[in-house]
Amino acid sequence: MLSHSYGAALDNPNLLVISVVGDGEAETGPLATSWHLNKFINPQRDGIVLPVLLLNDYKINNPPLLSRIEEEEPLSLFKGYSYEPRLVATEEDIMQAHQYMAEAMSWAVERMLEIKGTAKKSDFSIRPHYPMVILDSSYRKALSPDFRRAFAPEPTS
Ligand SMILES: Cc1ncc(C[n+]2csc(CCOP(=O)(O)OP(=O)(O)O)c2C)c(N)n1
Repeated sequence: MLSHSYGAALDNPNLLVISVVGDGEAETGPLATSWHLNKFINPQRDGIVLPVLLLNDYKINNPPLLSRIEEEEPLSLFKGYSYEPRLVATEEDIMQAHQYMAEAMSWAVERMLEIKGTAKKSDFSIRPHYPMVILDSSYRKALSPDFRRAFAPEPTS
């Protein structure tokens, strides 16, 4: 999914591709390597991809890792992949979640326009860190330690 999105953006400077990636899909080898494609995007010649990573805590019948690690870990991971991630965590109030998501999408579009604007005016010498949104709908903050332990690997003695 993400590699197709980057493929669509290449040589298409006015295109914005919003690529929604599931936490299960994110664990597959091809997707896991595709995060690095942001390094091949030239903000003068290419369009921009906005990845939206959906942490819904489901992947067929297993819990996905990205939904299970501590909140700051996915943020550090995607910073390391040269993104500027913004986390939207949905609480029980779904209307509030819509509001946070709308704000995050507006922020991301503004950041992308800024990056495009700067690239037009200057030499393309600094590799930009493009925005991405991580939408956490897993309610994991409400999960008890016992519930988390139930999914932890069995200790080997
Ligand atoms: C390239 C590739 N590898 C593996 C699979 C097998 N597969 C089917 S669904 C799925 C996980 C889907 O989980 P997620 O993306 O979180 O979607 P959700 O179940 O939350 O809708 C995987 C790994 C696939 N379809 N394609």
